[in-house]
Amino acid sequence: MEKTLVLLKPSCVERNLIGEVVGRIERRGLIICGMKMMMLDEKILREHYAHLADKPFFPILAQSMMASPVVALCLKGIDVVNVFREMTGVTNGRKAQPGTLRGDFCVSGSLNIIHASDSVENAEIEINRFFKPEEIFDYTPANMKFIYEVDEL
Ligand code: IDP
Ligand code: MG
Repeated sequence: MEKTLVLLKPSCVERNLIGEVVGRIERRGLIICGMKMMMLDEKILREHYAHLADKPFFPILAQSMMASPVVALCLKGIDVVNVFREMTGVTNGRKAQPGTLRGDFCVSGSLNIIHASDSVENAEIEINRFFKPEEIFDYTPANMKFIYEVDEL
């Protein structure tokens, strides 16, 4: 089943929103198969945000991502990369639809509380960046038969 990488950014952790976000992930029916708190450093952020390294805002972004620990999550589900990107909302919190995590919990274009992988290919790279293989747990939740119909699996 597909997996995606989620980071609860310092703007989530510091604003005491971990439970709100994790609660919504659980209530939606997405499977949490990896979860840990970690402090990011410049090296991992240069890799993770390589597509933004030339942007003028990169130093501020990197600092904001090192302001406190983050919570890294690996989620599992059918089409979970897209499902969770839709739950996250667009990058700028001021433009994110109400009902999305960004649209409900932030109003910044930078301090937008969550990172979510944007493709299946990037999800695989990002899961390997933030988790060791033994930190990912491929269990099947007991309520699985009430989350997906048999013909979806
Ligand atoms: P995404 O997080 O919605 O995938 P990306 O374009 O990959 O958006 O950018 C990564 C992160 O960089 C954003 O979540 C946001 O924190 C920050 N960022 C993106 N664009 C801007 C900007 O124009 N100004 C300030 N920060 C930005
Ligand atoms: Mg992105």
